[in-house]
Amino acid sequence: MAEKFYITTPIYYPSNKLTLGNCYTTVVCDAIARYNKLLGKDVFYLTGTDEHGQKIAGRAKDAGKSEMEYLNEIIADAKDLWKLLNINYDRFIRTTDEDHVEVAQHVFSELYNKGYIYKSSYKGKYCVPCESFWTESQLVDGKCPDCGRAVIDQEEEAYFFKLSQFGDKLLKLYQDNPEFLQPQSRVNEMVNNFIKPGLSDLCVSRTSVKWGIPVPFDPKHTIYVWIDALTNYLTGVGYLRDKKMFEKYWPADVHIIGKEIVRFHAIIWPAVLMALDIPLPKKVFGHGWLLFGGDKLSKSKEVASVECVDPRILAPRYSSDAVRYILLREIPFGSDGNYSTEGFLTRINSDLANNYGNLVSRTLSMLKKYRDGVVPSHSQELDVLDKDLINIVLQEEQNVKAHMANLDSSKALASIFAIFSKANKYIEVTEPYILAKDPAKKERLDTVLRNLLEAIRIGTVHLSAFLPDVSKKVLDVLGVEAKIGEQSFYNLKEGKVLETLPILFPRLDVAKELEELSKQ
Ligand code: ME8
Repeated sequence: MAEKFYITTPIYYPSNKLTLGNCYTTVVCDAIARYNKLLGKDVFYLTGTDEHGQKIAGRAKDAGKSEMEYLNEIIADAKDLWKLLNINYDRFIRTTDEDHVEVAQHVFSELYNKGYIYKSSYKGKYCVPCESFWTESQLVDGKCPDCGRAVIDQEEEAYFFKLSQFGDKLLKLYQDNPEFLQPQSRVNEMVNNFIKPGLSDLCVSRTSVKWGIPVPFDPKHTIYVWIDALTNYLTGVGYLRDKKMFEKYWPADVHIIGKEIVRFHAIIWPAVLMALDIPLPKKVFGHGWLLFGGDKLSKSKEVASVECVDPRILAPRYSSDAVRYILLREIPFGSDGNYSTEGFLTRINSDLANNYGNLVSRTLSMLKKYRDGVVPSHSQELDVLDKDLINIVLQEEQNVKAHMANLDSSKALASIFAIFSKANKYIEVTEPYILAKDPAKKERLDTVLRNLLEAIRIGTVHLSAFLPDVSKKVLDVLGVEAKIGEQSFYNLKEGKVLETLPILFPRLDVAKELEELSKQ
């Protein structure tokens, strides 16, 4: 039976249309999910939306709509966006889904029945947009430490989860499982900022928030939005409703999230699961932010007008692969990375048009011109240039696998593109256009063309997890299935006739594009 792989994105707040920042995590998870499929695993990829809370209710009211009317419009846009970006999720979960409401209520009742939840009253500083209570000492200059906005005093009857009992267990978890929370710097943050100073019990219900899931045994309370949200990861794979499915996919192999919500995933979530005796996810990965001129993109922030950050404009204009590429490549995984439209357009030219696109067109047109498109045989005697190419291709292929085992799509893509760069250089040093003029070099030309096709094949099979559209075109021409199997350099079917392809990525006039985008 195939090994399973369960991966999740955060479920996003549909408080506004999703941003390029949300696309970042979703595209990264999609590439990791697709890559694991290429490796033959049985993958489940969950994404969705986090639909309860005061902020959403407020947004719906401002728009003169019911909550569901308001949400349905944003969710339709989100699903269109995922289609546009070729996101191959297995389920789009909404926290308003019936099965999820059941799970959130069940979890709350179980925690209460097991003595982990008690009733008391809460008084604190509350950040309305973040839906977070903070202690005085956590505030930064009197403001919310997450978003920097003003907080208000709030007191209400509430249920509390005994988070304070879990400090030692969490420390032990991080110590015994260095894989659990990554990158390692996030562990230090959790330990120093939250666990060592002492965890407080967590307020897990609200009477002031009406738009939420009612506490089943005390319905004037709604379940705190983070308890509601985190449990989506259980609902998504059939908890309570499909035992077989749940047993197959749970625990999650990885929750991929932005660094600002590591606290919820690496402290609250494992504590809740420990209290419920449910196995913990294998890994939580807190990635960095896509920055825009040094600032985090967010749904509530407008971006300087000369820049275009709307994937709904960029993808139709430059291809969804190009948008996926910039997100997957430009940001070192785990760190922050700057996005600029100019950087995006320049990358399209240098990597997609000049490197990959050019390699594929040159090779296929030489094959057509010199061999009528027929895949040639290769000589058994390889020269030093051939061996060098083959070594690099096979070595980089191993590097791609290793980087993807570390979830690092940026380094994996760098290795894939190193294959294509090497193949381009191989054309320059072997000079097939000169070989073609000399009938005595027929066999040598065959070998060169064949080696180029094999390098393209190997690179493109891996690329298909990242840039599925263009890879499919190329693999279809080569007649190859996207599958990562045993290593072998010579794998194409000899004698097969290959068609040429239209230009894969046209070269862009960056200045002209920037000007046109600024008018959008
Ligand atoms: O936090 N760079 O939802 P949210 C990188 N509902 N990633 C970014 C980003 C940026 N500039 N902007 C957003 C929530 N993201 C909760 C989650 S999970 C049980 C509940 C991504 O809509 C990143 O993954 O604010 C971040 O953690 C997430 O979007 C925040 O989405």
